[in-house]
Amino acid sequence: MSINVGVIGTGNIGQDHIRRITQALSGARVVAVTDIDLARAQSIAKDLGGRAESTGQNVIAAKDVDAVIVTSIGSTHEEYVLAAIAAGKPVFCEKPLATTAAACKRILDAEVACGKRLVQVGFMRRYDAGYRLLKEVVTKGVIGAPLMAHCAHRNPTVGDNYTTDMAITDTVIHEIDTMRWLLDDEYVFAQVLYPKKTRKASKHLADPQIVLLETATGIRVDVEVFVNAVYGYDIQCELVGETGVARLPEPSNVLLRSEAKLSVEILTDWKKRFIASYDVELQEWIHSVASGKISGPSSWDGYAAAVTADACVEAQKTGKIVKIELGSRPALYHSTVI
Ligand code: NAD
Ligand code: ISE
Repeated sequence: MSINVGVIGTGNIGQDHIRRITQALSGARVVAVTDIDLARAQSIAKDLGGRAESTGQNVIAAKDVDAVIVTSIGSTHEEYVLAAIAAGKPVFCEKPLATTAAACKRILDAEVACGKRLVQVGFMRRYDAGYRLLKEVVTKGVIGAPLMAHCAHRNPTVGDNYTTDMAITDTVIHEIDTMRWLLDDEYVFAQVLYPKKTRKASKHLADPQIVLLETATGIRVDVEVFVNAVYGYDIQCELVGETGVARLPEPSNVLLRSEAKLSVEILTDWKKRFIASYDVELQEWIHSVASGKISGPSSWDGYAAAVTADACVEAQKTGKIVKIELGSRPALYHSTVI
């Protein structure tokens, strides 16, 4: 059985997901797309042999659309995810689930009221082979109980519209989710420190930043987020446990001996760094839609990340250590597999 997918938002990652569904994955096809920039959606629909709908609501309501992918900008996610839940259709929503914890809570409540998991959030690092190896090391107790985690999220550069809070809501949100999943623990405190600012950052952007998180069991997670790092797209993660240290593997690449240098190329594009993870993530989502059992990162995970992100943004603004409180996890989310 092939799943008919509708895609809302045909920008950067929307186009990338459409390409992978049509060219790399099996079990689904894209039948309808939309974008606020309708001309862009129409040109993509033409290439696909699908159709462009004039609004996201039309995509969700369309009879031939079985499941929805939301890849529009973050501030529009809530409206589309809520509409998909109301229509009873599975929805894969790119991160962030919504831009505030309150909006994520509304999604959570709607899904709980519907009594069935329909939402998956695009936290693709949970599908990355390297992070999965790290998770195995932790779960098997190879390095003993984890005590600390040191992470870095470096982008070569960002656009002028990138603001200081986006370092949290757009970028560190990945580490917030991944470390919570990896350590199987919830955060209780957040703090943000500002090192010396790079001259490469725009006037309105504080860059780099250091985000400090503490979990309920006392594990300390530090994340360096540096979005004008120039030299490449570089994701680092090191876990320090009671009996050993485990590090995220580097992406595999040729070790080059040339021109009197021994070197390995560093990637510059996030799409290439996690290309395999996006493939696995969406392929598993397609299978889960077909089987009627959504099991990937849930609305609860999106909500937990948003509560933590809100605390980090408050910490950015106040310079204080901010408490993080999630409340209780509804029974619907007790069995998330991934
Ligand atoms: P983008 O700006 O390239 O694309 C967003 C698209 O949404 C644009 O084409 C825009 O016209 C469209 N849009 C805006 N408002 C809309 C509306 N109301 N209805 C329909 N379409 C609308 O951005 P992007 O980089 O593709 O990011 C899109 C989303 O994906 C963001 O939430 C972002 O955080 C997320 N993202 C996730 C990853 C990841 O690694 N998982 C990577 C990149 C982006
Ligand atoms: C982007 O939106 C992503 O989600 C990428 O994975 C991340 O690395 C980048 O910093 C974000 O801007």
